[in-house]
Amino acid sequence: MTTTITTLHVDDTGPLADAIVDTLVHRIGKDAANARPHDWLAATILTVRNDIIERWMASTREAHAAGAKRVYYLSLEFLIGRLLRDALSNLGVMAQVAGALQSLGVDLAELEEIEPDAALGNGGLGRLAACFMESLASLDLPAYGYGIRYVNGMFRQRIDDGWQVELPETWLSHGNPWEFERRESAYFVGFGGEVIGTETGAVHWKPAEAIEAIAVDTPVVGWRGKRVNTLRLWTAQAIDPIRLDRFNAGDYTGALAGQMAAETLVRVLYPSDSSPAGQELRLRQEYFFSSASLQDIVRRHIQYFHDIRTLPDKAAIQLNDTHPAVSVAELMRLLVDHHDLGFDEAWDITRRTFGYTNHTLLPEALESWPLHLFERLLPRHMQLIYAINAKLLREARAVEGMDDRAIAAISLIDEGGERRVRMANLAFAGSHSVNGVAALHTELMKQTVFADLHRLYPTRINNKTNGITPRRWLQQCNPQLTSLIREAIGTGFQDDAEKLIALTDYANDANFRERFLTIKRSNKVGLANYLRESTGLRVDPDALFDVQIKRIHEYKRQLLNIIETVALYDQIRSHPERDWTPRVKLFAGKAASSYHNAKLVIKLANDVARRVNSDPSVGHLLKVGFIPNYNVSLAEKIIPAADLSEQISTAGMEASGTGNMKFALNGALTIGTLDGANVEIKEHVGDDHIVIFGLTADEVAAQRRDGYNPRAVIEGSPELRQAVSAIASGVFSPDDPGRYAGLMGGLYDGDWFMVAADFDAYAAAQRSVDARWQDQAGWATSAIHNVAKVGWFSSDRTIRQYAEEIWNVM
Ligand code: DL6
Repeated sequence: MTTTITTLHVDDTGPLADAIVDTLVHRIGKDAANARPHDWLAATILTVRNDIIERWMASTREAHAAGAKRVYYLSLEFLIGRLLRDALSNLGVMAQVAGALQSLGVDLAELEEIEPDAALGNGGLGRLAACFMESLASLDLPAYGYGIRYVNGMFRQRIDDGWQVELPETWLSHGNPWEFERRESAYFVGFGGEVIGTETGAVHWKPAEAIEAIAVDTPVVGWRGKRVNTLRLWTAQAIDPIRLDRFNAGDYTGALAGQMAAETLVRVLYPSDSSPAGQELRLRQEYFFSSASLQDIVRRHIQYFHDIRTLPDKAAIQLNDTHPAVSVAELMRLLVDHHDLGFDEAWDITRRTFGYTNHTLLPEALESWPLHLFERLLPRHMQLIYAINAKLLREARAVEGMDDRAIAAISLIDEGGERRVRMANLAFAGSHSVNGVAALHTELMKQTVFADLHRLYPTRINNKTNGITPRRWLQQCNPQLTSLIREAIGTGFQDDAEKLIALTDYANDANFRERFLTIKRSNKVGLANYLRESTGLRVDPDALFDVQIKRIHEYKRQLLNIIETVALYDQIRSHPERDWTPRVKLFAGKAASSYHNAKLVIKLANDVARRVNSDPSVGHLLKVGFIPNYNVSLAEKIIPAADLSEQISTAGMEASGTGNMKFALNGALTIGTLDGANVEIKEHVGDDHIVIFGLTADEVAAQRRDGYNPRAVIEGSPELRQAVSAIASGVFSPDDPGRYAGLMGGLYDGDWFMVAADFDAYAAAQRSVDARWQDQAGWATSAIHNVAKVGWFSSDRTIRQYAEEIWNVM
């Protein structure tokens, strides 16, 4: 039975309820009396999916009929989170489905809560890819996302005695009703072996091993169900899943070794900052998904357009960071070796097809591969990279004033020390567009890591400031605020987030402010309940909720926040007579398993929390919480409840940040440095509605260049000195007094992230926040200004810019 739910009315949910029961019985094999919550969830998804499939097929048919150019977004990470609420909300059938389930005695909200969080990404980069996929569909652009279907996504974080423990995330344990395996879309991906010359002068790569990549598709529903695009994730299978000869000879392990190797490839998402131990596997993952995706794209192009030379007119391939950068060499291989194009023509097609987005300037995050590893795994690609490099360096030599240093910096091969293949240079050279993700970041790209490549190709670098989808990050996560906004300014903002600007008129409206604050409080009560249930921590919803949630990394400076918390704790105890603003300091985030200092920061946050929360002398004035297992679904709970958004990275180090945008859209004020997209958020919301402090990127660079003396800074700041000494001497770690001696010693000895340099400015900014909070009406005005003025940070705007300025599809 197929019921098109969009044609049903809310008060006419009988047929939909019947359809869900029908699915339950015939697809899941359970009757209503015996169904468990996961059965109802699967039955609901499968029923809703019918509607989605029809739209999906229509979208695909339309694109074919129109001969449309397609966008291909290649990303090793897609942090998509839960999909049910997203799909129902974008289809506009939330109420119908809730009503139908209610008539069956099932609560939709409870089903939403048990849907696993698809965490196929580490953080901002992967979540951006998910927002982009949703915006591409919402803007009615034919697009495919390509990535890997990891069996274990981002690890599940448990906090044991304050320490992070990593557990495998088993998001597929109940199956995944959203996905469709496409056995017919399978490709061989080779590794190793040798390159053989033929009599005709052509070359032939004979890989030593091959793995089969099989497509698994997930539909991505755009806003108002306008278009449904495809997220195509690759899974791996051995060409001989079982070697019967070995099995029959009693070698059971050997018989299954090929399948094991294939499964290993797609088993885990690599945590960023991981050790070199897994390097080979990582490079294999990158090539596996790049090769399968490129073969698929080229196959589709030939099927519909017949002529490989028109590829750049019909396909725009965006490389999400350097993880898919080997695609540049792979497309060259396909064009030269399989489609018989000459090298120069192939290079021209390649460059016109690819765009590359850079997401970090951190040297340790710029990928490069040991040459011997690359050559052993991908010998044909290595040859092509040498040939590309020769061409690139010839062009560079022709530019006046390019000296040997500049040539060495442009080269695809890093010759300093162990020779390595530079993936960022390959992506840059092989693309017609190279973009940064916020204005400041893009400028720094030109001045620092890509300075010489920028001189060679001065028009190639451009900026595309990141964005977030307002569907998930306002409408779905904050339904009460969404209703209030709708009541005030109508529904236009739901189709165009920049229309939120009309809310500015309500920022000084006492009645609106009152209702705004009531909704914020209600969201805070929800979060307080969650905190109590999940961690046992009790917090007062009338206190200021001050939140820092993101990956734990030294440059993001959770440590600055924790040290300031310790200083505040000290101040409250020393001056109990002052009119302190009650605060709840909340932290959440995961540390890469091999990142020692980041894990220590988590332990410190938990140690400080334990001490502060049990001290009756501060009572309700200060509470500290570390919320375990940060993920997309948790962010959806926390962000609508935040008053203050901590965006305090060392200036020049956070490429953009996207959490900053989500908080502002939900009416939190930002306390932040002039870093990443904070700079543009400040320009949009206005200086009066954001709290900026600290060194600028130029000042950070100058201090590092001219000699920065953190010891003198710490000695000169009584509050900082006291807090650092307390932590270093074991006040918060009586069970192991030396636990933080090294972490604090690092501040005295180098302080690369400028925690000490920014401390006094940060503490002063926090006290100015306290003062603002005392004026609740003024606070609400600023919060409303934030909501009104950050519509520009919608990923629809970002995608429109990519579409017009890079992909040429609008
Ligand atoms: O562009 C998305 C996101 C930015 O918002 C963050 O500022 C940036 O740190 C992050 N970059 C990465 C880079 N990882 N690698 N490689 O995750 O991208």
